[in-house]
Amino acid sequence: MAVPGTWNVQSKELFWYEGSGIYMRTFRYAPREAGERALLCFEGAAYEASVFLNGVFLGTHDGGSTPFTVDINGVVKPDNRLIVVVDARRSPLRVPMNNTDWFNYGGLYRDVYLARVPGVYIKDWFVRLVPDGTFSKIRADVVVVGGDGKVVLAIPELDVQEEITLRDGAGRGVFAVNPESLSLWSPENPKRYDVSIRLLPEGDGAGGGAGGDLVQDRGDLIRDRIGFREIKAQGQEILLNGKKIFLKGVSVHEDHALLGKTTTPEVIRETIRDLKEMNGNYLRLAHYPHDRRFARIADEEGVLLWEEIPVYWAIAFGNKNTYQDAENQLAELIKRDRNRVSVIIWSVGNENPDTDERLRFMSGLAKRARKLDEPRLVSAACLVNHTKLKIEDRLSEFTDIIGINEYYGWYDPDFDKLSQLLSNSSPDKPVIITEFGAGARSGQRGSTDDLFSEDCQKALYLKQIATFKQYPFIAGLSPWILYDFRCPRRFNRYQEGYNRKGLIDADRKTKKLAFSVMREFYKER
Ligand code: GCB
Repeated sequence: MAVPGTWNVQSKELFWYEGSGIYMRTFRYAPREAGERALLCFEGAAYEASVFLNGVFLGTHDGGSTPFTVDINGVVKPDNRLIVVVDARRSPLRVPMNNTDWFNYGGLYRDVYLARVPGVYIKDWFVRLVPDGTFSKIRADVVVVGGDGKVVLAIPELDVQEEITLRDGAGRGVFAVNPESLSLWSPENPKRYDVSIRLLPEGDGAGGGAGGDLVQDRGDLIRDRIGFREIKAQGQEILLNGKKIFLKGVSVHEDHALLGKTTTPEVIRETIRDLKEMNGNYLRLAHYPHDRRFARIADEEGVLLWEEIPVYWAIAFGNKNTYQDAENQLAELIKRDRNRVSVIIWSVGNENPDTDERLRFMSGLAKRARKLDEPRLVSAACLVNHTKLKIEDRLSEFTDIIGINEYYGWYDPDFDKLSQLLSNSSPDKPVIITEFGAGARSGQRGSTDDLFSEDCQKALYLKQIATFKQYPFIAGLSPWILYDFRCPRRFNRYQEGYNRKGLIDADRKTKKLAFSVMREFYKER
C-alpha cells in the first residue's frame, strides 16, 4: 500500500473493507548528534492505530483525523521493523459512530514521518493577538520538552525580540506592538509575519551569542508564518478586525474520486480556487479535521475556516470513553491549528438532538475549546426545533455563534416553513446557515419539480437565498456542499454511491446550475 493512501481506493477488493490493516516496513536510523530524540509522527490514521517497533508495543491512538506522535527513544536501533495496525471498523462508541453520511475510508491515509529533535525541544507554541480591540498586544505560549531555560520569540518585521522564561517546561509572554504598523490579516490582506522561537540553553541570556551558532532549524528553533487578526461575535454580528463581515461560504468534505480521503496541496488549492470563483471567502471543513495543510494554505490565500470534530448524529453521549475520545480529538485539532489565522470557528459537532446527555457532552467540549484557545469562536451545526418551528437549542448558551442546518424544500417539501422558522426566531447571537441544499445529478435537466435535476436544485437555491436576504441576523452561509462525495447510504438511480448535493460534480470540474446562483449572490454581497 502506498502511504499516505487509503486502502479503499488502492485495491478493488478493499473498496468496502472496514477491518484491520497491518502495515510493516523496515528503516535504518543513526542519530546525527548526541542526545538526539527520535519521534514517529502520524498525521492521520483511520480509525485506531497501534504502533509496534522492533516487537515492542508503543501505544494506541483513537480518532481518524488528528495527528499523534510516538516517542521511540530506547526502542529505536540502527535496523528497525515498524508495524502499525490500523483498524477502520465502525462502532457505536466511536467518534464518529457507525452511522454517518460519508464514506468510511481506512488506513494510513496521511503522512507518516520520523522527526529528529534535540534532547530539549519546543513542542508547542501559540502566538496570537490579544482580543481586546486595541490590536496592540501579542500573547505567546510555549511548551518545551526535556528541560527549562528561556526562549526568544522574534517577529523582525514588527520589531519584536522578546525573552520568555520557562518554568516546568512552559512559558508565556505578552508583548506590545505598534497598532499603526501591524498589518491585520483578512481575506483581502492575507498578511503573515515570520515568527521564530529559539530555545536558549539553560543559563543563557537573550540575544547572547552562545546559543546562536549551535542552533539549527529542528526543534530548538521554530519558524512559522503567523497572521494576526481579531474575530468576535457581537450581538447578531460577526466582526473581523472590528468590522462586520458576512461569511460567504460553502461546506466541503475531504473526499476525492481517485485519492479518497487523502489530499494534496494541489487539491486544496483547487478547492480554494473554486470557492473564489464563487466569490466566497469562507469554508466549512465538514465533518472532521481536514489535512493540516488546508489551514496553512487558507492562511496564505485569505480564506476563513470553520473546523469541526466528528461528533455527528447519535454519538454515545452517555459513554465516558466516547467523551474522552471526542475531547482528545478536539484538543489534538486545536493544538494542531490554533496558530492558523484562517481558522475562526471551532465546531464541536453536527446535528445532534437536544437531550440532557448531549448537552452535557457538547457543552463540555465547548468549554474545553475555550480553555485551549480563548480568542476563537465556538459553534456547532444544530438542528432547529421542528415542533415550535424556531431556532432553539440549549447548546447555544455555550457557543458564540448558532449554526443551523435546514433542508426546507428538500427533505421537508414545505418550503414556507423556512420563513416561519426565521420569523419566529430572535436569536441573541449571529446565525450561520451551516447547511441547506438539494441533490442534483450533474447534467440531469428537467422542470423545477423534478427531483435530482439541476433545475430543481437551482430553483431551491434561488428560493433559499431570497428568504435569507430578509433576515439580518444571518451572518453567513455554508450550503451543502461544494463537490459531490462518496456515500454508501446513497444508492438511488441518480446517486449511485454519491451524495449529489454538490454544486460541482465529483469530477471536481463540472459546475451545476446552482453554482452560479451562489456566485451571483456572493458577488452582490
Ligand atoms: C445533513 C448532514 C450532512 C448530510 C446532509 C445530507 O444534515 O449534516 O452530513 O450529508 O445532511 O445530504 O443529507
